[in-house]
Amino acid sequence: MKKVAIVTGITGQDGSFLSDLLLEKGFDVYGLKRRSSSHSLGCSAHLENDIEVVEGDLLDLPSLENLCKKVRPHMFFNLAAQSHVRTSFDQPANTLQINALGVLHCLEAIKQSGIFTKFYQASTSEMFGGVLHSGDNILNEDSLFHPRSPYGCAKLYAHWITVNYRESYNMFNCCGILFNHESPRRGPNFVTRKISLAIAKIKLGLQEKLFLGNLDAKRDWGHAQDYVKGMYQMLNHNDPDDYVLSTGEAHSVREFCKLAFDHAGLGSYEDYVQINPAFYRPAEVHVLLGDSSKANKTFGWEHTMSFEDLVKDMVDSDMKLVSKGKEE
Ligand code: F7E
Repeated sequence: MKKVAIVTGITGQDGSFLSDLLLEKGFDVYGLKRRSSSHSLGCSAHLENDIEVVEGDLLDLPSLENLCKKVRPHMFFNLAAQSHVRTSFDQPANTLQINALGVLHCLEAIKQSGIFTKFYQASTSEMFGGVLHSGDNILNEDSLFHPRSPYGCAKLYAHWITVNYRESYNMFNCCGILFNHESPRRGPNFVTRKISLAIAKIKLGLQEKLFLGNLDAKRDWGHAQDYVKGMYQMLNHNDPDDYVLSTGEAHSVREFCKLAFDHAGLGSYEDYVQINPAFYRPAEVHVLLGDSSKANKTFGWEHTMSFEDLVKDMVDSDMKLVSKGKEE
């Protein structure tokens, strides 16, 4: 019998890489997409003929329940979110609805439809936020949470309600606490892609300056393709549990710039990058660094792409896109 998966957030970076993987594994993939005037599948445009696109919304419980009853998924990956941390300060209520209430709806849809499915919730290192209380600098599943944004607060509710439904109703629920994961498919308003796209445009004479916020923030950046494998491995393990996925290395935005401008042969990033305080956040997460040894010991997960190769991959890919005139 063919295996079936529902993936919410199908138009995003993670939804597209995960769908690539699930198709490779022989799944029928149902991708949930919000109704909009655009028919574009975003990052999953290349999968148009391979996946079933379903119009639906995390805020509409009946449609989620009907979908569960109709397709009876073996796996349900909830990747949909208002995923931009800065935006969550401007739209805290919208962020709360999608990132918290939307997750409760997924869980209720599964519960009320009476099916058995393995559920994956996209938790995030933003839930750790400031590590002020714990004194930890390397974060694992036992570290204290201290979110520093409406995004992190909403994700924390989503995390605990997923754990709660596992404990209360014996559901097969896993939370992946993923640290930042990037790729050439990353949305252009996240800092890594903003930098790689700007470099390509500067190189081709289409842009002069790059305006950024806090250059000293440090993140544990991995490649998204490695991380979607971890999501799949979590659901394939015997017991449901929560896992950190990270590289164990933190680099600053400044280091990302340095390496990326260097790789493009543009010389010093300081000649192009200017600070615009509009990109600062009301509360910043200064450093995030993760320890994924639990995922490694339990099912052998490890990241395969180094920080340096990730930066080069993103710059090279944007150079090609921009020179073909195909950038977002
Ligand atoms: O910011 C700093 C900014 O927006 C990274 C999401 O996937 O990962 C992501 O959240 C850092 C921050 O990602 C600019 O202040 C400086 O310290 O690329 P970002 P994020 O906020 O870490 C987590 C794990 C998620 O779960 C989220 O969904 O870069 N920064 N200058 C800037 N950031 C942006 N966006 N733009 C700037 O101009």
